[in-house]
Amino acid sequence: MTVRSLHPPAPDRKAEAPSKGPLVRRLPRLLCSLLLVASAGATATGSASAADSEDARSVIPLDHVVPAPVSVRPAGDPYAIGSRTVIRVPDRSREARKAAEQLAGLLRPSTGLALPVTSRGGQDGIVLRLGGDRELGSEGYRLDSSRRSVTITARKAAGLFHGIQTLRQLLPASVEKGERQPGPWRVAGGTITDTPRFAYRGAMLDVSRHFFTVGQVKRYIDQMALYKINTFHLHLSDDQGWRIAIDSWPRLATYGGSTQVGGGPGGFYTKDDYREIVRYAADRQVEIVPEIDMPGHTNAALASYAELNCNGVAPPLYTGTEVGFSSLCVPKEITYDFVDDVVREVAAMTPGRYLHIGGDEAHSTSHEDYVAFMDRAQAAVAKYGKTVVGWHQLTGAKPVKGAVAQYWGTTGTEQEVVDAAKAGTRLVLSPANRIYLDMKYTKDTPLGLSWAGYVEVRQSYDWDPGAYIKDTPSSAILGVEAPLWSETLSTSDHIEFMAFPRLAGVAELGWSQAAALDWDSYRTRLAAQGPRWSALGIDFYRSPQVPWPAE
Ligand code: TNX
Repeated sequence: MTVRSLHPPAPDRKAEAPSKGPLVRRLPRLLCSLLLVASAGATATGSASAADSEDARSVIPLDHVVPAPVSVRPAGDPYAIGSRTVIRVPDRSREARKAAEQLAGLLRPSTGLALPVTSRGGQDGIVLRLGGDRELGSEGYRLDSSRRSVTITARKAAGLFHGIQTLRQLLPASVEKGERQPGPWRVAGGTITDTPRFAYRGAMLDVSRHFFTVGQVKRYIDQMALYKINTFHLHLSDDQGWRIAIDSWPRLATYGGSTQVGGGPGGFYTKDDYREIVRYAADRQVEIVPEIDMPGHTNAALASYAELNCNGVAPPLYTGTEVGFSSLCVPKEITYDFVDDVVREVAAMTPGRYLHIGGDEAHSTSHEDYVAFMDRAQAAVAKYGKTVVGWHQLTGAKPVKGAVAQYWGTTGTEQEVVDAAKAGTRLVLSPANRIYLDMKYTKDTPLGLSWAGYVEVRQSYDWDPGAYIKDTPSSAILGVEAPLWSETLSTSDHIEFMAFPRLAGVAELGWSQAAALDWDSYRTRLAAQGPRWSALGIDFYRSPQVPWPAE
């Protein structure tokens, strides 16, 4: 499929005009722009040219970022990144230096500036500082911008990284390009103080239905990290393919990974590949959650080892898209040898806290067997020191203490889920009719599925994760995650067309305060991301609900 064919017919231009929201909603932005113009005027010296004030006006307002920050105070002059700018980091922090090098690596190609990273003292330039208020927590940051410097302060490297992502969005979209651009590179003056609402802000990629290479996975990690997503869930096994090398059961990958939906060659990650993904993600403050889906969705494993089947006969590999037909053999003891080995090996190469054991759509497993199986699978995860995550069907079994259930329903009313949350099971929300990124945007979307309905950008954004599950306080919600199932997707262009713009909205739902979630404000800020995505080579869906600027 060519990239161009991803686009439905061009929308009616008139339909794209931004709706005139109530003035009250638009006031903060209006005020902010006025302040910027006023401050530019107030500081203009006699020699300032009209072009200077034009530039000052064109600076991106501090509140024009996604996800919306907690607090924004525009003030004073912009900072101009120029030939004398250095990037300063604290003396002894390797992590801060790494963040500084990442920032330099981003800015140098497009600005053409040297931007040396230094730990010599000094207060000018771009300054990364470790410290600041306790309230910043482990991921928060403060960004102070003035004529002399842009300072990002955070208590941890994750906060510095997130602050740098905000700084990126305050610079013109062309900063994302790989070759030298004209600039100017100005950052509006003022202060942003920012912390996340939820600890878990995730994206998931199904690498089983179609295999994606390490390079494709890294590209997606880069894209999510730009929006402060901090968790990447890899759906590593399903009926159509087993994608991770397991030394004690080698045929899982070599045979079980040898095809995919439609019958392509498939593929799998060696242990080194997987460690490389983990490391790449960690450098971007993203934690990997590996999923081995059990006891259903296991045809690839059952095809690889006859002894895992109750009848001792291996089924053929599967390249279709039906679900619910496969099950591990619950009464056989060898099943638990398999589970123990797989969980042990996957846990050993995963530094993150979580291990996802699936548990969805086990339609070929009796309820009694399902409960018995999930008991033992959860015990294996605990044995190897990880926290269990399961799809929310786990709440119909016996979730262990500390377990996390991933909700993928469409109503938020399932009693088992509500009861489990009350009993202490934490929830990650992935409602399919909101943030399943594989759902078509409209009936004309050439990729994706529609079993949970069409999910346009507003439908995806316009809900509050804290108030979504019936009778459940927001304290039970660990966060949100956007799954991307790949029955119909096989290239990076496909991933990006389905993820963007919706993934940015999921990031905002996870990061920004409930009071900041506002469609009219969001769609304007989202529109500004379009040129950034173009600069990054991301082929996104130009939803007619969003007032994209001409590029
Ligand atoms: C449901 S969500 C599934 C997946 C499919 C997806 C397609 C879940 C836990 N199971 O097996 O790929 O729908 O949208």
